[in-house]
Parts: sequence; structure tokens; C-alpha cells
Amino acid sequence: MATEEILIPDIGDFDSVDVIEILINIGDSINLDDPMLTVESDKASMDIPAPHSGIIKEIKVKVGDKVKQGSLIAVFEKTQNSNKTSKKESTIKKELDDITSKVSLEPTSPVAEPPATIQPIKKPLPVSESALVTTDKISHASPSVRKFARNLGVNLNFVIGSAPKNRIIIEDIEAYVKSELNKPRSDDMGTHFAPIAMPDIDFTKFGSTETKPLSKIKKISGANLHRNWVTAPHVTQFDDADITDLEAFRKSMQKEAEKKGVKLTLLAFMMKACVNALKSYPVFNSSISPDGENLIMKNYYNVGFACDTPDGLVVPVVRDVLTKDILDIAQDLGDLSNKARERKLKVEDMQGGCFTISSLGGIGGTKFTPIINCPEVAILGVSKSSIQPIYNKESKEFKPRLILPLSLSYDHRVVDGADGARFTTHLRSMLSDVRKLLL
Ligand code: CAO
Repeated sequence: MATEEILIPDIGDFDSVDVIEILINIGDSINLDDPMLTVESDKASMDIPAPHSGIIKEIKVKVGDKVKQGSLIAVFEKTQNSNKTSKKESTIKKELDDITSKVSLEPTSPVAEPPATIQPIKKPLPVSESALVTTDKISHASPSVRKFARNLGVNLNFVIGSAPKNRIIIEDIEAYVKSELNKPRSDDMGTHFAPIAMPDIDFTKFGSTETKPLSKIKKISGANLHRNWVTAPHVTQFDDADITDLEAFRKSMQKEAEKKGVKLTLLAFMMKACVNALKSYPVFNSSISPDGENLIMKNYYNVGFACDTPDGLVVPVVRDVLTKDILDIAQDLGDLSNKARERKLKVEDMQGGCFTISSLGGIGGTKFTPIINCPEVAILGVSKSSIQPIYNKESKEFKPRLILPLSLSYDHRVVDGADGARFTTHLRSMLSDVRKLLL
């Protein structure tokens, strides 16, 4: 049988490229277009395919060698099918030109952004399509990429390729490994919710950006909100309360309160009404024990309120609301809000809450779905009151009334839907009749 020398084909403008991997052994029987070695320029790595089928007799390069067009790679003995030749270099070059221009213009995968470090090669190496798209029917990856995946124990079937034709490249494997390592771990056989990693997008590709660090409060509250959101199955019950009389009463009392140095706010009345409802429906004043076996019922009534500060959201707690009158509650609210905005809240000011009120009424909006402040089991959202035409059964006419929208989110593991509706109905009745509230 005749032997033949295999040379590095035309590699475009590159003077030389490095051999980074030898994919053949002496005695190997190789087919047309099988990858023989991987070379790397400063822009990309590529596999050099076999120009014929045959048996490898000698290997003339080693890892680390620099090679260029015409360098001798190997000597091989031609076999029967050796007459078939690899694709013509001009065809290969055209295909690669098309592919590399696409790499620079558009991501080919809708889910994975191509990592910013991937650079298209300026002049493509003349390699065959089969070197770009592996013979493996499931995952497309070059032998060197497969080896990299094997070393890390990565199953390529789980990796999304970001190169043309969904070919998997080294960066895809690195991104996959990073996302797997970042997944929340739990010792409960994965029954906890483990979201997939957020794609790492280079936004500067779409326009100018600036990066600002998150405040410490935002980082802590963000982690807590996320945990609460995925842990407690939330249901939000909406209702409206007629606070026309309550507002008239509050305004009539405001001057007297101011004399005592207190701002009599709607929130103070809301706290009183909530504690009345908590007393009537004690399941709302409970927490699930950490082992999930018991409900811990509380005999004290501390109510937290979400407070917006320049650094983010904090939740100070008004203690013993049951035993305090409206002015005492208003006083505590004022003191705690000031402390929050001056960053003077102590840890104990934010501990021991049983239930939380989040009032956005002073800002606006008709309804929202607040996130429960776990391990509490419910939170009341208060939106902006507005004058609405309400039908009066006795006079048989519509009358303008001040209506306050309420949104109660509760943990459905603890609170049934019927109790949710009973709680807001109770609240609505308390807020609509100021005498009931103050008794
Ligand atoms: N409807 C209409 N107007 C309302 C209202 C409501 N539900 N609640 C308050 N207002 C009005 C008040 O009448 C007051 O107006 P005047 O200045 O004309 O008297 C103004 O809004 C401010 O009200 P306030 O001083 O009583 O403050 P507040 O009780 O509404 O709010 C506090 C206090 C600490 C809750 C609030 O400053 C705050 O931080 N709210 C944001 C809470 C938040 O971010 N929640 C989201 C949590 S989830 O991300």
C-alpha cells in the first residue's frame, strides 16, 4: 500500500498556529474528515481534518509545536476509500466565512448569549464542516471540547451550544459548570425550588450602561423577599373599605394630636383594625414551626410596617398594638419612620413582628400583591383611597364615598381561602365604622 504525507492545509493569513492537541495515534484507522489535531491561533481553535481515509503510520508533530501551511503532520497508508477527497478548500473557506460573519453579528442560540470573549477568527482556517460539527448525532462539539467536558465530568447533552449550528465550545461548558455550581443546594433531594441561572448578558452590546452597587439593605431584603416568595404559596385577597367616616374622624382629631406632637395617620387606624382582625382570626397571628409539624400561635400583637428609605425597604415593628390607643400607635409610627430614614433603627426595632402592613396609599396605585414577611403568614397591602359612587340601599341613590383598596396576601399552607375572605371582610367592617374600631 502507498503511503502519503499529510500537510497542514491553507490556514489563511496566519504565519503559524500552535498545536494544542493530537487526536490520532500510530496505527489508528481514520476516515475522511476525521479530526487529526487541534490548532490554535490567538483568536480561535480549530481541528485539522483528515484529507483521506487510511492508517496512521507516523506522527510528525507534538503538542506545543508551531505549524503553518505545508507543515508535515503525519504519514499514513491509504486505504480503499482513499480516493474520496475532502471538500475543496475554496468551499470550506466560503462556509467558514459565512459562519464567522454570523458569529460577529448575531447569537445563534435564543437562550445562551455568546460569551463576550468569543472572537470570530479574522481569516477562517480551512477545515471541513465535519470538524465543526461533530460526528456525534446528539451534541455538536469538537474532540478537544469533548475532552474538556470529559475531564470535568460534564454530560454534553445538557450543554447548550452558542456557536453556529449550536456547536458547543469551551465557553459553553464553563458557563454550564458555573450555572450548576451557583444553583441553590439543599439536602432534601431537590424538593426545594432551584431556579436556573440567569443568563450573563453583556448589555453594553445594546447601548451604554452604568453599574451601581446594590445597597446592603437591598441585598438583604432582596434575598429574604426571594426566599419568602418561593417558600410560601401566596394568595392575594382584594377588598375595598369605605373610610369616609374614618377620614372625617381622623381629620377632626388631627389638631388635637398635633398639640401632643403626634401626626395622626391613616396607618395608625389600619394597625388598630388589623390587630382586631388578628384577634378574631388567630390563625393569622401564627407561624409554621421550622420542622413544618406545628403552628405556633402568638398571644402578643406586634405589627410591622414597610417603610421606604433612600437605601431600600425596612420593616420596623410597633409593639403591643392591642394595648395601645390610636395616639400611642401614631406616636410609635412617627418615631420608627424617622429612625428608619435616619438609619438609626436597631435590630430589635425590626424584630418580633406578627403581621405586616405595606402602605403605598400615599404614593398611588389601585391594588398590588405584597410579599409575605415570613415566618409571618399574612401581609396587608393598602393602596390609594379615592372617591367612588356607592349605591345606598336606604336612599336608593349613589353617593360619593371614600374607598380604600386592600390587598391581603396570605400563606395558603396556613390560611384557607375562606378565612382570607373573612379576614378582609372583618377589616372592611372595622374601617367602615370608626366606633367599632375605637371600642
Ligand atoms: N390613600 C390616599 N392617601 C393616603 C393614603 C391612602 N391609603 N395613605 C396615606 N395617604 C396620604 C396621607 O393622607 C398624607 O397626605 P397629607 O400629607 O396630605 O396629609 C400622605 O399620603 C402621607 O401619608 P402619611 O404621612 O400618613 O404616611 P403613610 O402613613 O401613608 O406612610 C409609611 C408612612 C412609612 C408607610 C410610608 O412613608 C412608606 O414608606 N410607604 C412605602 C411602603 C412601601 O414601600 N411598601 C412597599 C413594600 S413591598 O415592596
